[in-house]
Amino acid sequence: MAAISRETLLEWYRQMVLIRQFETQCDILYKEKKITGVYLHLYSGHEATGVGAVATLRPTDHVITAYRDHGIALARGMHPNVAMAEMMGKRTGCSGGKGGSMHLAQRDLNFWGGYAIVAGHLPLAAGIALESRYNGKDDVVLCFIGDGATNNGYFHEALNLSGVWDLPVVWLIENNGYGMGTPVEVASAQPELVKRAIGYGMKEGPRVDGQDVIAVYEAVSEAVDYARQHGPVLLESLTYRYKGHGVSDRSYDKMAELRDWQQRDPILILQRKLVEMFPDVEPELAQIERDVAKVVHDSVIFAEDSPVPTYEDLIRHVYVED
Ligand SMILES: Cc1ncc(C[n+]2csc(CCOP(=O)(O)OP(=O)(O)O)c2C)c(N)n1
Ligand SMILES: [Mg+2]
Repeated sequence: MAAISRETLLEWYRQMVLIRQFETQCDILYKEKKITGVYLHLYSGHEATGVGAVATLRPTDHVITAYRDHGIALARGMHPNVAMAEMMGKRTGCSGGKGGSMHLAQRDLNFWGGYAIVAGHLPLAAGIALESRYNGKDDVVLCFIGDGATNNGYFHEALNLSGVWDLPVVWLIENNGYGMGTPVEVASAQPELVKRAIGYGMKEGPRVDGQDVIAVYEAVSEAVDYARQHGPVLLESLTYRYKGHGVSDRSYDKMAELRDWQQRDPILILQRKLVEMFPDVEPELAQIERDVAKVVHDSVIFAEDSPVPTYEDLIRHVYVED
């Protein structure tokens, strides 16, 4: 694979720092009750998976995920103001304030959400891919899947159908070791989740180091190329979530484990690589962090200053309008 340019690596760094700072800010806003809802699922720790995977796509390709969706939305190019306004249930949010944290979506980015029902989005991914194949397009669907979602019936239905019809889907398992508080080995008879590809007659991709954005990019690039030309691929990114399942959950007494994973923090890994490759880069990295802090700060101001949905807004989209 051709060497990735300094400019691209810095852009990935910016996106990862943006996701981390955005999520840290959301955690604060949730505790202040400015973001409400029973859950808030943060992407902190997963940044390299979302950024590396989404970077492989063309604008015409599609992205879909579950409820841990903020980071993926930002990686796909959603404006932080629009994302933050949605978090706070404001009218200027991407879903008009009616979706909230678990339902970020933006049609012009081909970013289809944001779903709360575990694995419920997998049949939708297959459907979007069917439209692409059926209409002779070569657009690919990138579908993020939690490890816990691989034990839901939708996983079987969607992957089987994609195998039977050679649909252009990259099924990317974000294996963060847990479904809520249950470890993968306790929930899955075959904990090497990527091996399930065999059962659906599809290409088995690698188990990639999900903390290394370059490794994710390279593995998903290959999978996207294959899906575009031939059909579905299943691959797995090994990562870790820094917070509980939702921010209000206990941390399941995994502090030692958390510290181990933080030694391999995705932002730190890229930072070290950048400094090694380009010894003069440090001031640029510091500037990126300052710029991102302002962007996140501005997104909060934008969201706070935005109006809440009106009654008319609330009932719009319930029925089809002529
Ligand atoms: C069909 C369904 N069953 C159960 C739940 C409750 N639930 C929400 S998240 C979750 C765990 C999913 O874990 P995983 O797929 O590994 O994603 P992660 O939270 O680790 O990103 C469960 C069981 C749900 N939302 N939908
Ligand atoms: Mg999980």
